Amino acid sequence: MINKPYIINFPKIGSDITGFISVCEKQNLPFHAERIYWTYHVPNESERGAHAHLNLEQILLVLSGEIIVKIELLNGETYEFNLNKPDIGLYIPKMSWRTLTYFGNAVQVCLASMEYDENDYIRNYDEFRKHMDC
Ligand code: T46
Repeated sequence: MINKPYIINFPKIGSDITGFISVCEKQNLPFHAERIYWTYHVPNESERGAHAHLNLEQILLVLSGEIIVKIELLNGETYEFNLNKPDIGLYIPKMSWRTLTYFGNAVQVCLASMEYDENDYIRNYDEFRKHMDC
C-alpha cells in the first residue's frame, strides 16, 4: 500500500498579544521520532532534497519563511505543499521523491523516523523511477 503525504495541524496555544506555542506529542505522531535535524541560512529560491528514501518517514515543520515542497509517489501521483505556518507539519511517507524550494530565509525542522543512513537514500531520479515498475 502506498501512503500519501498530508498536512498535520498542531495546536496553536496563545494569542496575538502573548505570542504562541505549538506542540507535538508522541501519541499524535504517525511514527516514533528517532532523529531531529534542521536546515537554515538557505539562500532564497534555492532547492534542496531531490531524493527519495527507501524507508524513512518524516514530518517537516517550517518555523519561519516559506518552503514549497513537491512530492512524487511511486504510483505517479504528485503533490505540492506551500509550508509557511509554524503550526502545521507535512508528513512525508517513504518512497517519496521530494524537492524543496526555500524562500524568506526559511528555517525548517524535521522529525525523522530513523537515524541517518546514507544507504536509505535514492538520489538518482531514474533509479527512483525503476522502483515504479516493481
Ligand atoms: C528531506 C529534506 C527536508 C547528516 O549527516 N545527517 C542527517 O541527519 C542529515 C539529514 C544529513 N546529513 C548530511 C548528509 C549530507 O552530506 O548532510 C548533508 C546534506 O543532507 P541531505 O542531502 O539529506 O539534505 P537535504 O536538505 O537535501 O534533505 C534533507 C533530508 O535528507 C530529506 O529527507 O526531506 O531534508
